[in-house]
Amino acid sequence: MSKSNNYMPPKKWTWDKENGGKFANINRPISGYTSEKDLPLGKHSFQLYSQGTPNGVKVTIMLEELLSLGITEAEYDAWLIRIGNGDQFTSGFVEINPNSKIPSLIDNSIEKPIRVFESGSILLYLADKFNQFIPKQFEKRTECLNWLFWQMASAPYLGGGFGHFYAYAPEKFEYPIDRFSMEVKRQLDVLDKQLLNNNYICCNEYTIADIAIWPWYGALVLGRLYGAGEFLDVKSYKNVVRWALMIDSREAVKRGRMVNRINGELDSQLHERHDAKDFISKTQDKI
Ligand SMILES: N[C@@H](CCC(=O)N[C@@H](CS)C(=O)NCC(=O)O)C(=O)O
Repeated sequence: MSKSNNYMPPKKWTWDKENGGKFANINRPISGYTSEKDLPLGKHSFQLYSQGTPNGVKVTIMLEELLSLGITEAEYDAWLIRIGNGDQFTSGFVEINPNSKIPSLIDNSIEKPIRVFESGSILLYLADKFNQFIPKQFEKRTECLNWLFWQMASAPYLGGGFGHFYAYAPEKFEYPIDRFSMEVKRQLDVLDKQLLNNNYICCNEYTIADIAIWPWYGALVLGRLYGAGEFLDVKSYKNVVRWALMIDSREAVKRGRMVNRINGELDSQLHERHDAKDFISKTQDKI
């Protein structure tokens, strides 16, 4: 590996070649839709259009947690958007999220249905709507939102930065891997210190801050992201590991991880979810 290469940026960047790497076929420098297609519509209040990536899983965990409290108004249809195939660039999807990223949600339970995009915004919307998984007291709510926003701002360094260059880029470049490893380890240290005397991320209760952070940093310390467990020495963040295992054992979390998932064991993949019974009868091993 070398710290330098021979690339000199031209005066003006142009999109005239494939940039390689795992997601080269869906990356482009313009927004908007590329094909006309409506989104499917189910019978429940919430229509979720997503894939089982860490950002997608935040929302399916939240919905399953709400349902596990007996809140039947949180019933949802989860439709699979295969981002590798470019489903996020259909006219129907762009209409509900001009940024063409999963997850996106529609709430059809109100007179004028509303679109909600950005996973943090979706978590907050559901938490506020049902008054769950968010502290009621103003100061505690603010602390919860501190961590929710922390996650939204930090995870791109883990995913788009570290994960991209460590696992997906067409070649291994030392400079960005070094740069983002340092930042991700710093973030893990932030979490480890926060969890030293706290069971949960904030306010001594399970909140949308845990639900947002766990699919990224929990998955990382459990060795499920980018095959980077040893490289980042994730086991040394003992408080994060303890917290990650605790959240991992929740039944709603187990279910949430299965929805819209397209990799792993077939019995862990529920491509579409329209009913609680689907976890038993519609996983990929049964289809
Ligand atoms: N900040 C957004 C990020 C969403 C995001 O990056 N989604 C990825 C999958 S995890 C995606 O849809 N990628 C498809 C693409 O970039 O075209 C959120 O949290 O909702």
